[in-house]
Amino acid sequence: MVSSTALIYDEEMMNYKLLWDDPECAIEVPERLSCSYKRLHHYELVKRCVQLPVREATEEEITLVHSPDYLKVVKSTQTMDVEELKRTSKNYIAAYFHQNSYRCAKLSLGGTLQLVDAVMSGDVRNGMALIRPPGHHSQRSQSNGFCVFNNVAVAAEYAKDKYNLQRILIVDWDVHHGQGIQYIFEDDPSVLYFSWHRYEHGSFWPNLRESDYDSIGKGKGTGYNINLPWNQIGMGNADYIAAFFHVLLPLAFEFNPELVLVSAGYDSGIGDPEGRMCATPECFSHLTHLLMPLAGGKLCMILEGGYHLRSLAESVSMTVRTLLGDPVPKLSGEMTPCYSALESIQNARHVHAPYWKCLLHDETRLLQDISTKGLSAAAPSHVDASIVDEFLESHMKKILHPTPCISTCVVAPEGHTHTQLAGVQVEESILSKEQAGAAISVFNQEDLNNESLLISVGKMLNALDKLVSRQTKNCITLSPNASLSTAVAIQHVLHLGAERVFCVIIGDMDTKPKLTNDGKTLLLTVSGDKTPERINSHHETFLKWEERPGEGSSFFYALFRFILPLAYSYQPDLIILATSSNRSIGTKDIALINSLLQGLAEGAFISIVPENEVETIEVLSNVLVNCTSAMHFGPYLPPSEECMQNLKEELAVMQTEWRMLQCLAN
Ligand code: X5A
Ligand code: ZN
Repeated sequence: MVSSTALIYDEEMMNYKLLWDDPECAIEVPERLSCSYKRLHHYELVKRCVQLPVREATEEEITLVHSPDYLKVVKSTQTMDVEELKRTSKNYIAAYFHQNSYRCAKLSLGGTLQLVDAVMSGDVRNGMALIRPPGHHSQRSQSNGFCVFNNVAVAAEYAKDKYNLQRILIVDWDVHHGQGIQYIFEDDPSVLYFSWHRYEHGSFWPNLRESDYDSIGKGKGTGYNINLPWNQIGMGNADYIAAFFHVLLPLAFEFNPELVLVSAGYDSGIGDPEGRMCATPECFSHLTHLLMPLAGGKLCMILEGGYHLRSLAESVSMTVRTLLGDPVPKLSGEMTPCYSALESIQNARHVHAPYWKCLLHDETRLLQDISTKGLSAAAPSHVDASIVDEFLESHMKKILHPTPCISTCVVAPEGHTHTQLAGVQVEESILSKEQAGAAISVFNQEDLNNESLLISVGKMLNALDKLVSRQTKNCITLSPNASLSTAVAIQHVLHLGAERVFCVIIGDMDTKPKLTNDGKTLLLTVSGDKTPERINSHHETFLKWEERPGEGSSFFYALFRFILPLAYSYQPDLIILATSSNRSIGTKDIALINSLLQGLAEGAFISIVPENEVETIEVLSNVLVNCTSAMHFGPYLPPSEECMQNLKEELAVMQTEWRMLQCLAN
């Protein structure tokens, strides 16, 4: 499996700028590209990417989306003088032309297509195109909002034609509504378009009625256009992640795309003068990471907006770092979405419920009287742009830590050969057998004579030391007794000073782990068996889940509705994922939960697997080493009534404490 990341960049796209006075367009400057590239260089990310040359898009490619007449107009701007350029620009909204606009727009689109080709051909896993002019506002016969050609829309048409794709997902996280993309694919069910955008009940640019949540597509494309309007400024990390969990991701996984294109605008980040939102750069790592399991990892990031140069550059860097598979920094801030965000989420879910099976499980209702600005509970306050440079300087130092030199520490029986992957280190040394014995004896006495277990636990204790001290990014233990190893592991990491340990047990375990009552552990058991008596605590929860016979899966529903919001609310500093042989979910599901949980605790993660489970071991080590594995999920198979009922009961109890679980405002 290829794991490389492409980067598309060419200085030539800096060779155009605004030639007259126009405050609206003045923010779209050439430095947006050079600052981003410099910052990537600073983080030593450029040399880790496969650099691809740009090329000019052909007329044939441009007219996949745009009219020949509009192409003629853009072409004609090459030879215009400033007055003519200005006059032509005024024919459009928030647009400007320069003599080099046509050349740069061809490179911008051509660069995007180069990225799509590299990803689709399998030369690289994923990638990012640093380009300008941006594209998502541009329409069939119109320039709009600094955009000339609609790079992402043409890329989708191009990919459909050239690679015969049936399903493409476009995620538009730019702070503006990509109305151009919406218009182009409105009636097309092969392109699922998601956009969140500053809206403020229509008072924010481009002030369109059709940017609201109730524009869901037309004709055959009904249900394939998802708008999530933000009615307040100041939306932050928790709001964005909640939007992904409760709106985008369940629909995206049910859609099951073959390619994901991101209209990656960073004007939705902190400090941006246009967006006035609060998301910090590492939020874009999380958004990226959450998209990586889709389409077997075929993920193309295409730059759109982003006007605070430092914020843009940091957020671009976090995106590329994550594409490369580096640990995802912990998400900062309070993990509680604001009231206004929940209103928008609730309404988007409601209008889409008739078209998506996974939304039908929950009761959804429309919030008719959506709160207007002054009335609602306050959204997190906006951070002033002038202090953002300073803030980011110290913030990035705080959240970024050196990547451990060992990727994955493996604890395996002698002679084990399943995990010979780059970056893997097999644990050789055993903490003394006395210490291993002491750790085991907390749980039982019989196993003290089990030589292979003593060795395995001894090695695991050593590996856990490395994990807690971040000498290794993560760890996999192949155990002769997964149940006992899990109980010992929990005990040991608490002893080593872990503050919040998220323990996920898949299947049934004989040995009960000893949990503390001080909030330092949160235990989730996923099993097909009957629900045990609920212990009145927000730190222990049980999910009944069963894979149903047939091609397809439903586990992602449980992940986005319950497991991940729980985990993001808890903000663990370490994760233990234990798999028993007696379990009710498939290997693919285990791989998925494993890779999505990598987004937490900076990837500090230990996976404990029965030593004879060759397939699980292979899949899990692949996920741990390469960050995600290429997975294909097949169609959505709804879970049983009984599982849904159980999930609802757990939700009712847990969501009072763990706020990311909430997806209704009222
Ligand atoms: C690509 C992009 C914004 C245009 C704003 C005009 N365009 N007020 O972010
Ligand atoms: Zn924008």
